[in-house]
Amino acid sequence: MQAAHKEHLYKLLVIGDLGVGKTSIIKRYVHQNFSSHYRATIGVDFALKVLHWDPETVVRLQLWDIAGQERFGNMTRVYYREAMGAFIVFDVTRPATFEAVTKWKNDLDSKLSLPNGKPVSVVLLANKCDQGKDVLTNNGLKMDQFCKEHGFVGWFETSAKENINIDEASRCLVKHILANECDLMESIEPDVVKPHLTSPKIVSCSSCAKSYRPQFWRATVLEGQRLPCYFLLGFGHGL
Ligand SMILES: Nc1nc2c(ncn2[C@@H]2O[C@H](COP(=O)(O)OP(=O)(O)OP(=O)(O)O)[C@@H](O)[C@H]2O)c(=O)[nH]1
Ligand SMILES: [Mg+2]
Repeated sequence: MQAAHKEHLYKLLVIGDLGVGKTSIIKRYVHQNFSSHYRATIGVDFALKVLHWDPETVVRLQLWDIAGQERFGNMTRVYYREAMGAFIVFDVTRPATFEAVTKWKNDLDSKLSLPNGKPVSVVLLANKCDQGKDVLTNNGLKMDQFCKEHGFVGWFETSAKENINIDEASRCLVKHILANECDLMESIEPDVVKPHLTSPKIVSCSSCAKSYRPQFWRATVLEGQRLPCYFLLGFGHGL
């Protein structure tokens, strides 16, 4: 008998200050390339990543690359709608971009929540770790504490340039979203029989980074495909 096929479509936000590397992270993740040329994003840009999560599950990630210059403005409310998770990015070489992280997180939490009222899962990305100036993050315990206090499900040092930890950070976020979705289903239909889950619920990110089985993470198919705005907006976002 064929295994049941499950498909998930998640809208993910990528936010953070100007020039921290949001577009570069998405480009590395989706297109496997990097450019040192900086061209600021205007408004919002989109990309799609398809993951073969496990033999029965396909996860499609709609990545919303929001311009740093939007800085908690009015438009972010529109962009955030119906997102299931987010990455907040800062640049380890510029402390001011770390100071802005809590502002981005507060902006997000004030404008977006899950249908059960809980905040969406957010992973913090300390980008440009290839620069060797990660004074902000060389105290891992402090970063763990910061994440706990501010409601991040985890944090990763990343480099879009050297392709460090981007896949891992995304796996962490998707695992939390899948677990949240399971909670949501339980709260909506308390009497239904629990679906069989292939991935265990994750409590903290450092543990999920360690427990991944690489064979469950094959990203292919529509990878790299850029979607026109109208196509994405047609996914029931009602913008
Ligand atoms: N060394 C290094 N440079 C990076 C990395 N990621 C991004 N950059 C550089 O940082 C600059 C800004 O990167 P972008 O990805 O355009 O930044 P952004 O966050 O999308 O900026 P906005 O669209 O203005 O919000 C570019 O020159 C990139 O090449 C990284 O991991 N390491
Ligand atoms: Mg950009």
